[in-house]
Amino acid sequence: MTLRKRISAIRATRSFWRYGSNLAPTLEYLIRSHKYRDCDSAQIVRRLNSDGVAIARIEDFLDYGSIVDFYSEVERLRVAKRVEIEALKANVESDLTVGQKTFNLELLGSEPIFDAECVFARMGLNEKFLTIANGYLKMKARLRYYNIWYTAASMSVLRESQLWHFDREDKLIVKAFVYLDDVEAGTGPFTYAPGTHPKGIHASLKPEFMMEGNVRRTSDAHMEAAYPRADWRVCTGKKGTIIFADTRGYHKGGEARTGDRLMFTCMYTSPASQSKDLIRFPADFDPALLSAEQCKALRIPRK
Ligand SMILES: O=C(O)CCC(=O)C(=O)O
Repeated sequence: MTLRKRISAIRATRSFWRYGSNLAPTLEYLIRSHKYRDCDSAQIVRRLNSDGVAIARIEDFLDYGSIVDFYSEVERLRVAKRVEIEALKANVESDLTVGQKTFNLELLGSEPIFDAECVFARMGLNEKFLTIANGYLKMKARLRYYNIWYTAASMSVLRESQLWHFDREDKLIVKAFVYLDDVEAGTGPFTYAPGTHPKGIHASLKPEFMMEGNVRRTSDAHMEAAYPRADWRVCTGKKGTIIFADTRGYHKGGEARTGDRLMFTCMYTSPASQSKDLIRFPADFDPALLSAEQCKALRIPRK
């Protein structure tokens, strides 16, 4: 068998496996939940389908009391983690190790222990977030992680997610980013090339790249040569801005130069994706604290 035929056979097997494994969540979605209960979610899914990126506000997802709780928990965490944040800021110009995002600190740790009462877990399992992820993936999506990222400002050479790239965890991915402070041009806005996601009109865009480990990274200059800078979606925004994006499309973020950035983030993929689950469940975890939809998003059986 020629190399090309062998690669095609591997791809066909992988596709077959993926669609086969995602059959049940797809049927469940098609049969039960393809109707949107609110027009905001439908509009966001439409934007994701066409552009690969959509912008919303926290007020569209949480009531006033929940927003107050959410932000006060953010402030509590910012204070509780001040020693680690200071250490991050002290080392950010000197530790340039590639592969560890040394400009970024995950305030919930690399694998948060799930707590159904925690506002951050509840945000990842927000009913409208799940509706959007399901609607875009056209199946019952799986929540893979949620966290709070603190990105320290630096003048270091750009690397990792600060350069253009696309994620490879799945064929389609939904990530949400919630800004927890105002984000300006100098504080590392998430930036996207609309239409470069697999459903988009620029899906076949192939800008020049360099290899960073085994990941393709593209500089601004090379991106601009392939895709007009005027069309880049630089997502600056006030505290409470929410960005949904299919990160299979070209994106970058966290180029914080003039100030630090704090944001909530979470990721949804198809259940069949081999992406790691970065959520740990305590031994005494009680699924009855969650709705059936939330249990599905975590792939845990409801008692
Ligand atoms: O920090 C950012 O804004 C970029 C994040 C990113 O590249 C990703 O989550 O895939």
